[in-house]
Formats: sequence, C-alpha cells, structure tokens
Amino acid sequence: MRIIATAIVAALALGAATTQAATLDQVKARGHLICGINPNLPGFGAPDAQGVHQGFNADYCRAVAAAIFGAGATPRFVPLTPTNRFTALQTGEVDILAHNTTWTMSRDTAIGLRLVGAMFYDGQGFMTKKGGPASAKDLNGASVCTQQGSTTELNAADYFRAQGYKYEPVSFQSSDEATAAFAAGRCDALTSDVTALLGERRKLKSPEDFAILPEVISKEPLGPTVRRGDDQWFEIARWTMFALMNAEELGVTKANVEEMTKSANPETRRLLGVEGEFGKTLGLPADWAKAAIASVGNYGEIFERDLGAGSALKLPRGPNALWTKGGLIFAPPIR
Ligand SMILES: N[C@@H](CCC(=O)N[C@@H](CS)C(=O)NCC(=O)O)C(=O)O
Repeated sequence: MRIIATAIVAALALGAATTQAATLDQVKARGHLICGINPNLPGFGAPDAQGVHQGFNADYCRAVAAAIFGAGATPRFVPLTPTNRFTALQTGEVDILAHNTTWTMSRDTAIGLRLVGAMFYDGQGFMTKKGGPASAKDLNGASVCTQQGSTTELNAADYFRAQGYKYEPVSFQSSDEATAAFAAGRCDALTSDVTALLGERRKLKSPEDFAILPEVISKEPLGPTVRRGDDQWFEIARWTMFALMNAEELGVTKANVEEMTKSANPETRRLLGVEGEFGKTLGLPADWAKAAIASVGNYGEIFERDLGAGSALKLPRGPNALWTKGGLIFAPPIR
C-alpha cells in the first residue's frame, strides 16, 4: 500500500515537474512552436486556399516562433474548438493558445491557465435575420444559438436574466454548426463575439439578409493563453505581444525594421536589441523582437492585413487603436 502511495506521489511530482518544465527548452529541443488555433474564424485563424492558417492569431503565433527561432520561423498549428482548447494547453498538446480566448477571472485564476493580456478588444453581440428582431430589446422569448465552452453562453444567460427576459439557449460544439442551425431557422438569433459574427455572416449564402444588432452585451478582451507555472514562457508570450504594439507606436514596420536598427531613438534601439539585454532576460536572442516584426510586421500592420482595410472583414481599429490614437492598445515600455 505504502509502495503504491509513494509511487503515486512520485508520479504526481513527476507530472507536476513535467508541466512546470521550461516550455522554452521543450520548444527549442523540438525545433518548432506548437500553437492551438481556431480554424473556423475568418481573419483570426481560418486556413487559406492552400490550407495555411492565416489571420491575427496565426500571425501572433508566427511572431512568437520568430522571437525564438528567428525571422520566418513557422509554428505548427493545431486546430482546436472552444470546448477542447484549454485541455489541449493543460496537457501540453500545444505550447500556447491563440484562440480568441476571453480574459476572465476564473480562466486566469482557477484552471491552471494564464491569460497573456488583452490583444484584441471585442464584445458579444447578436445576429438576426432582417425583418426579425432589430434590437436586443426585442429578444424576449427568443431562441438563441450559441457555442459550448464559451463565455458567450454565460453572457447570454446573464443578459437575459438581467433584462428579466425568457429565452431558449441552443448550444453547439462548433461555430459552423451554430451558424448552420441559425441559417436554417433553428434560432431567432445567433450570439457570439461581434468579430466572429461578422466572419460567420460572410459564410452565409446571402449575408445581406442578416443584421448584427446594435447592442454589445459584454466585454471580451481576447488574448493568447499559456499554462500557469512557467514564468519565463508567460513572459515570452507577453513581451512578444507588447513588442508588436510598441513597434507600431515607434513606427517600426516589417519593411523598415532593418533600417530602424540605426535609429537614434533609445526606445527603438532597445526594442530591436541594439541596446540593452532584453532578449537575454527572456532567454531569447538579442534580436527577438526584430525577428518577430520582420516576420509579421507591427500590431497595426497585422490588424490591417488580417482584420482591417486589407482584409475581407474591413474592421475599423475602434478600441483596438493605439492609446495615442484614442484606443486601448497600450504596451508597457521596454526598459
Ligand atoms: N471569446 C469567447 C468565445 C469563444 C468562442 O466561442 N469562439 C468561437 C467563435 S467566437 C470559435 O472560436 N469558434 C471556432 C470553432 O467553433 O471551431 C470565449 O473565449 O469563450
């Protein structure tokens, strides 16, 4: 009995040690980063015609891979659903999640995860068929299609409860199923993050027949997610995100990054590894941020290419503009 107990304790300790082990070392030994992504969200992670994952999340993963391995490094993408994404991260199947995950207190404190930060400010909305409910205030008694394992389900429950409305939630495993059911008339409304609704609407046969209602019922600060317990890995994930934001603020772009290493601006010099030992503190090469920017561009370039003017979604920067331009994107300084 005691032997079994000792074996269990040893196994648990080993298990804990494995999950705590430096993710950076594992990634380097393997030779590539493994990134969990949402394959169904246009502009964020959906694959292109060649089957290559593209979008805001995919580019963030490319930036992290480049920070570790150098410019042009390609991560391996593992497609995940909102339901299985956290297990994939907790079990080590992926090193990092870039999956439109909302930063909430329970996710950040209670389930062994760490939200890296807010990289995209979204909010939850509703889509209906034109001629149907035109405001969220018209949804009393409505059936609402949502996705399992998401904050979406919980926010919808909060919204209807707060309004004193009745509703019938109809929950699906994937966004494709939820959208197909909604399009087939199974629900009066589809609810999701507004950016996801915009993407889903484009998948419908006649997008112009559907409207996104004006109300936004929640805060959805979306960000990359890592396992709890590996501070170095958390810092790499976080400061890669901040480096992309700082690059936009400093005017460092994919095209001028090499030239900018000659900049006289001390902040730019520290960002690009010409001065200071910031790469070293992360366990990365001195040019970690330069490699990330050379691969995918700065935050603004990523946004415009994947979600903004250069994309099919044509999203305005809105709250995702830099703080210097009236938005919420604010990265602490590299110093
Ligand atoms: N941001 C919310 C919603 C997440 C969610 O439901 N995402 C959906 C669309 S916004 C998704 O990624 N679907 C991809 C799929 O079904 O495979 C959360 O973190 O819970």
